[in-house]
Amino acid sequence: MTGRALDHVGIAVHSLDDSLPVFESITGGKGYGREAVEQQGVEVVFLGTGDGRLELLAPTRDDSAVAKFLAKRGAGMHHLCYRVEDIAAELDRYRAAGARLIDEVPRPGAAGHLVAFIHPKSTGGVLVELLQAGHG
Ligand code: CMX
Repeated sequence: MTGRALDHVGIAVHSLDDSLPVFESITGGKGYGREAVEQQGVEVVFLGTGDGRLELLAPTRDDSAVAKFLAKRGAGMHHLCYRVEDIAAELDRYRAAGARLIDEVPRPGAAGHLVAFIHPKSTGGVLVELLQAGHG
C-alpha cells in the first residue's frame, strides 16, 4: 500500500500575474488551468505535472478565506491537497475520528473536481483539501 497521492500544494499569493513568472521559473513549465472559483473568492492557476503540482491562489474579493490568510500570514504555503477515490466516505472517516470539517459535504472545486477541506486545527496546523476526480 502506497497511501494517498498528493495532488497539489496550494500557495497563496497576492497577484497571479506577479507570481506566475516566479513559479514558472522555479518549476520550469508554463502555468495552466487558470480559473476563478467564485464560490471561494479565488483565482487559481496550476504548475507542474503529476504528484506534487502547485496551485497558486489569489483572492478575488476581500472577504475570501485566501484574502484573510494573506492579511494574517502573508504569502506562502496555504494547503495540501490529497486525491481520494470516495470523498464522501473520506469525510465520514474524518468525522468519525472527531475532526472539524470545513465542508460537511463535497463541493465543486477547480477543473470540475469535487473537493472538501478539513480544518487545520484537526490536521496538525496544515489546511488539508480532499479531491475526488470529476463530479463522481
Ligand atoms: N493553513 C493553516 N492554518 C490556517 C489557514 C491555512 N490555510 N487558514 C487559517 N488558518 C488558521 C489561522 O491562522 C487561525 O489560527 P489561530 O487561531 O491559531 O490564529 C485559524 O486557522 C482560524 O483562522 P481565521 O483567520 O480566524 O480564519 P477562519 O476561521 O475564518 O477561516 C479556515 C479559516 C481554514 C476555516 C478558512 O480559511 C477556510 O474555510 N479555508 C478553506 C477554504 C479555502 O481555503 N478556499 C480557498 C481554496 C479554493 C480552492 O482551491 O478551491
